[in-house]
Amino acid sequence: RIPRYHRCLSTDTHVTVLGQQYKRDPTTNITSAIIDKLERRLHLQQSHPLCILRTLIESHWPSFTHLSNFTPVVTPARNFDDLSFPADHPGRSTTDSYYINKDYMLRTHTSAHEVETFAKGERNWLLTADVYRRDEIDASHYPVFHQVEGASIFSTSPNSIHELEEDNARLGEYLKTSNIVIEDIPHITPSNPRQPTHDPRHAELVAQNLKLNLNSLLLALFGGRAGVGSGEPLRVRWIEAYFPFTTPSYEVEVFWHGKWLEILGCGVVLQSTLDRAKVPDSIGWAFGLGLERIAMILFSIPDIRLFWSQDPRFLSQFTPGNIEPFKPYSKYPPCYKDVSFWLPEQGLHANDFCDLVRDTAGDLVEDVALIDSFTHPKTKRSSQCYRINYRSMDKSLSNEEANAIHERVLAHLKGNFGVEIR
Ligand code: FA5
Ligand code: MG
Repeated sequence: RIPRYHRCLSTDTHVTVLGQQYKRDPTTNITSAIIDKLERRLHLQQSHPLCILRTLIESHWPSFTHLSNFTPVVTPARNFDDLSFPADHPGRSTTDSYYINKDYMLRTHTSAHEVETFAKGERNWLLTADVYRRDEIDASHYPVFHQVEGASIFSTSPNSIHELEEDNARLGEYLKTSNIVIEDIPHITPSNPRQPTHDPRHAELVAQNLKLNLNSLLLALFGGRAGVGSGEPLRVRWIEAYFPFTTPSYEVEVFWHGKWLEILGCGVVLQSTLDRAKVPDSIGWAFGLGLERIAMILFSIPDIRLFWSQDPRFLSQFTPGNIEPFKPYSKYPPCYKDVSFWLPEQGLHANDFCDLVRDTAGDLVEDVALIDSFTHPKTKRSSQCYRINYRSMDKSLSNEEANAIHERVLAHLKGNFGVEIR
């Protein structure tokens, strides 16, 4: 078992999360850097780019119920079991998710609220929330980010087939005006099948309705802003995907800064999700999109850490209802520090390493890259070298300051994982 980085929070036996005390246990891996983020609720701060984008997305589906007030503390049953995640799914592991203890965790996606929302009788809804994942560190990944979940369910009666046909025709017309380039794929294929209980025509129309709805959202957000920076039309592509709780499933990627950036996952809701919510005779779609990634493209925000900045030079640039490109204030010089170490016998997961760096250095860390790893031919011991880029977004970091932070990272690394620094 891989040891995890545990930091003392309020007491050794308990951890306080949003004013509530929870008993620690061997699963506990939430850090204070994460706990500090729980009260920020950026998607509800007027004039914050994430709130502006949430409002724009909500205005695209005015007839849907708009929800944004769910606590991030959920049970693993809500986050995983409700959505048919298999018992051995890697997402459940403590290397990937933040656990308060074995009974409570921070939601890793907004899908955690699908069953309870459908169970309340909502049939067309959007739900925005902060989500938490242990992940790599770079300009487009952050351990806290925001998602908008959207879902729409239709009756399985034949009438609904005609309604879907009409709605799809209407959306298709709207999309003809599109100045974005969309690479599509077939709705249903042997590798991305419909569900056995679904009528084939109905499943096809629901999948098509999902794609048309999301393409028209992208047109509403990015149309008029063709090029987003480059002068070229925005390129969007659909790809087949897999989620334990939808089939068929898709992901959407957008071409940005020379690379394909994934912005959302979606699919036709698994029948078992609706069964758990006790919704009879229905078929529908759901999606989950990453607000930060879309906001970075729309507002030309170069680094995901900026969303957490309290610097007026950042916050003062945004106005509700407006999409004006962000004007970066000067970028301070990077400060690279390498760390090489012999791995402990149990190994060391990259997410554990990144989380320790994030908890020690906070937003002063911009990027962490594994640059070398080798196994000694005789002793068979393995060694790794990570390169950490320390860079403040608000000021120039002196070499002494960077060294001091790096020393703390090294000390925590030795103290918590028992690695031997080379
Ligand atoms: C999900 O979270 C699914 N719940 C989406 C879904 C909903 C599928 C409903 C089907 C039906 P995924 O792990 O791919 O999927 O994340 C969705 C989006 O969140 C990504 O496309 C990306 O835009 C964003 N995202 C994921 N990880 C990060 C991260 N570390 N930092 C910022 N954004 C992220
Ligand atoms: Mg994904």
